[in-house]
Amino acid sequence: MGGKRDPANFWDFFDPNLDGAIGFGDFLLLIQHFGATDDNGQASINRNSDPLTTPDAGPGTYHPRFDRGAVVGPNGWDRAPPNGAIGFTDFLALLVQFGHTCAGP
Ligand SMILES: [Ca+2]
Ligand SMILES: [Ca+2]
Repeated sequence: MGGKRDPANFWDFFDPNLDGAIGFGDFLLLIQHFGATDDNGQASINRNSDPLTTPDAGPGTYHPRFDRGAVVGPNGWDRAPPNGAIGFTDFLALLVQFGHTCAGP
């Protein structure tokens, strides 16, 4: 839903629990991982790990599924790929997407 989304770009839709909608469960997951980094790309799970197939190591650990980069363009939800740190800007990225869904009409 939302004609400006790019369904081929995983990073265009911030859905940490992969259920196809952005809601409270995603916030809970993000908060559990808040503050984690990928040690400048040196951690075994880092910004280049596959966000879909890499298992989440649990609260306090880094995972690219919970991370986004800077805002790209005029829309707050339009984000660059992961920047290696899960922090406040990622929380904001989730906030502007809250309630969005990728379910069909
Ligand atoms: Ca979700
Ligand atoms: Ca980030």
